[in-house]
Amino acid sequence: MVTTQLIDFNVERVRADFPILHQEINGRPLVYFDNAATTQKPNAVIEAITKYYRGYNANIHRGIHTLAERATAEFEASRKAIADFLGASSTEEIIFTSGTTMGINLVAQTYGRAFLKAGDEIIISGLEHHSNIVPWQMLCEEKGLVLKVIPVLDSGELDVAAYENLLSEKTKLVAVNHVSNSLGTINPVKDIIAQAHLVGAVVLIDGAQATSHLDIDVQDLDADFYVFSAHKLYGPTGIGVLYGKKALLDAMPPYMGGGEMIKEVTFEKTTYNDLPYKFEAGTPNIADVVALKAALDYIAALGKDTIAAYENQLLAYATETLSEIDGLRIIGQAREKISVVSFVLDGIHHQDIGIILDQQGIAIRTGHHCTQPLMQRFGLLGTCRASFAMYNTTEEIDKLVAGIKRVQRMMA
Ligand code: C6P
Repeated sequence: MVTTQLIDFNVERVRADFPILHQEINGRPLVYFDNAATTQKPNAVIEAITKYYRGYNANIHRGIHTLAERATAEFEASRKAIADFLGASSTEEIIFTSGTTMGINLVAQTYGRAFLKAGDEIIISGLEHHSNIVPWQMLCEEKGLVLKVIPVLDSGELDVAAYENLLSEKTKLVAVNHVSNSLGTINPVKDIIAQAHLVGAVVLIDGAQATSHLDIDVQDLDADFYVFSAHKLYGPTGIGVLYGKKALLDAMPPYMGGGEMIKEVTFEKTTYNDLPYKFEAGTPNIADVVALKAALDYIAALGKDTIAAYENQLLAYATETLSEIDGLRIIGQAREKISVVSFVLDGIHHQDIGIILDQQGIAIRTGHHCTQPLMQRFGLLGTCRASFAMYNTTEEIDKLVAGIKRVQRMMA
């Protein structure tokens, strides 16, 4: 029997804002449960992109004509909105990137190359996405650094006691995710940061899965670096943000050389631009930066707390109804989770489940979710992952439950 109580949230009104949801896939109404991979976009975001290209497409920071000034103003207004969204103290601390992956690589290749030396240690966790593993491995190989890993408990939570034992005066950098993409675990990043700071290490938080579900306050967290992608936050693909404390960004060398990141160039010497432009070489992704602000405005109008409360109820409902299916095992039962459920079915390959659900119009992600070491930790090749967003409904979760039972019947 299902006991989950649902709050009053006008999900039909929200769904009306997302045109992609209103279509049939394989003859069935689309049920989109792959939100951790990328969220769908509301009309406001789609229209912001169109409005830019139809009305004021121009290069920024360079022109003195009216279109260029308007494009520059909208671009910088978005930077201000993001600074407020993250609780940053200034827009100088907001660097536009192409996404989370680029943000992490930027820090590894600038901060890491400039300030870490042979024998220094970097700590990551067993919950990391490949994007927060490989850039550090590359750096370790290049500079003779040592990579240490915080173990994961059976619950899908980090072993914080083990983390404390890994920390030492050799630790120079800690890089962990705020939320696990594969299991939905919310990590205690404020404590992780505080512990790292006690030994003098800087901390990068991969916020890819956190920004659409949690309130973020980088100053309260005391994060040194915080990275995220717009496309997981109802915004466009190809745009992301690196937040960094001003003192650190000032001390770091630039990542790429080119236009806009300079003050003066001669063949003998180049002087670099001020923050944040020092890290933004070349013409940026103007349309998508502007559209990211539209996504933030959309979220703010609904209320982040309201969205989170609704998603938490979807999570509780899904956890309860999926748990009642014989032979289904949920992987990752952390006390603090976002609306992600990873599961396996006895005797049925995750890929078969994904294909049969797709035939019923239900989109989930299957496989290792770019977290192969985490899958190995649980002795799995992959899982099925259903990830819920503000426009999903309990009726859709009922369809998932029915769909899984159908998979079991077909594969029996
Ligand atoms: N995870 C998923 O289905 P990019 O590709 O740069 O926008 O984000 C990379 C990334 C980094 N960290 C975490 C925690 C992530 O979840 C992701 C993206 C997607 O889980 C696609 S692999």
